[in-house]
Amino acid sequence: MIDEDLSYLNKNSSEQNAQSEGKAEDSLDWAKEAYERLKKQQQERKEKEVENIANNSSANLEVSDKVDINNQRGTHLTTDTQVLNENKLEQVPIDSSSIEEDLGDFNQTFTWSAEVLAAQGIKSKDISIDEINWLGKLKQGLEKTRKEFVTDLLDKYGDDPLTPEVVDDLEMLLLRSDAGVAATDEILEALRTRLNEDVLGADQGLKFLKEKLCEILELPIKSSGINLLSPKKGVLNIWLLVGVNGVGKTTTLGKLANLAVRSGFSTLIAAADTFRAAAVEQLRIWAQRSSVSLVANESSNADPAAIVFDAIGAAKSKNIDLLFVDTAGRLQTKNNLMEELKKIRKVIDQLSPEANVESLLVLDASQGQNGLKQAMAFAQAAQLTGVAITKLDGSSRGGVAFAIASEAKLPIRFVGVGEGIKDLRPFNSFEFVEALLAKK
Ligand SMILES: Nc1nc2c(ncn2[C@@H]2O[C@H](COP(=O)(O)OP(=O)(O)O)[C@@H](O)[C@H]2O)c(=O)[nH]1
Ligand SMILES: [Mg+2]
Repeated sequence: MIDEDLSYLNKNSSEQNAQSEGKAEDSLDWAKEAYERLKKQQQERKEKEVENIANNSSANLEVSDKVDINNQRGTHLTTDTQVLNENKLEQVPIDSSSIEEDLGDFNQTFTWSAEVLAAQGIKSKDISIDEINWLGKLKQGLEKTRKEFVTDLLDKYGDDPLTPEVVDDLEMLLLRSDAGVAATDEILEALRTRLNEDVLGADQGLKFLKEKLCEILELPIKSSGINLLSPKKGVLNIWLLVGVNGVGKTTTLGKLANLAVRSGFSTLIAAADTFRAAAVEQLRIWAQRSSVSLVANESSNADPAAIVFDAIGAAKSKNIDLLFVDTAGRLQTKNNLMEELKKIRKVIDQLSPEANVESLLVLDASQGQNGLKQAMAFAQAAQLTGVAITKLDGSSRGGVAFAIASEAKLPIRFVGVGEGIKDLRPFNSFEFVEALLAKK
């Protein structure tokens, strides 16, 4: 089922970046109107759910025993009976109750989220509960970074014009949030140059700072020529998730697969992390949550490249739009693991040279500057095209986003702020900076 409201990956990127300033009263009206509409929408959804349950109560939902298909390589394709006509199948009913989210209260977080959406030129009728909830989560997720970085800064800013002393303090704050030397220098230089030209009032100073921060995050996105990453139509898209152990590759893949399915893309997952025994089972649970088929091989130390080989074959025969590949958490110092990644790339290039390949480095925000070192180490072997930042929640190092953009020069494509299936969204620099510098 394609839910129009949820088609993030299909969304026109220009919508996301259009910015316009609204008056405070307008935005409060806007927020109230949006809240009423969403509340009504939620009520209707719930009534429909009750109706569906009543209608289905007599239907017997039978789940067949899980059986795998063995092909000549020993790679298994587990799948849904309704989608494919294979003889050994796994039927996966989706538990949508764990996916649908409720609208929270009409409070400061709601109005702040509504303001951020309105400032991007998004119409009240076009927003969804998911979008509102996401902004609340993003703001909450950046709270630790904000406490160490922004609260101090905003206190110092006060209501007075920006002074050179405040700019000096900003340097320390940026470095402390792991923004890195290059981004920090760039921001300070811009602020100092601007201050030499003009006196900046508190609001103007903050606005200038926000614009500068956005600019740093946007640069690699603009250079890539792709504003909002989404699968290309008409070709096989292959998205590799790479990164060291425990950063959140498998979780991110699970959330992305859900996003892809809700956006209407036919999706397949390749379980190419054969290094850890439990990796396939963890991935299977994520696949089941979105009813996505999985290509896997349970035997220990199966060849990841062979799994990718079979997954591409399956993707081609089933007309898949988007194939996700989970990979092992290889340490950048371990050469053989980098070799494994190169081999996977080679298989893709040979078998599907026309494929549109994205290689996303998953970075744990709480690792701060270490993450940046990982990015540099992975960049070559994995031919990285972008970054997904995870675990922004609970980390005070959200500033690392600026280091990734300015030093690794990689576009940030997704951010994760929790372990839930909806705790990940495409990266939007305007929203990120607004959440980071939120006053309330
Ligand atoms: N709080 C939080 N935890 C996360 C996030 N992403 C992943 N995790 C958790 O991090 C741990 C490692 O994730 P996993 O996907 O297995 O990492 P992998 O080894 O890179 O595949 C798991 O407990 C996840 O639930 C996130 O955005 N926020
Ligand atoms: Mg994993």
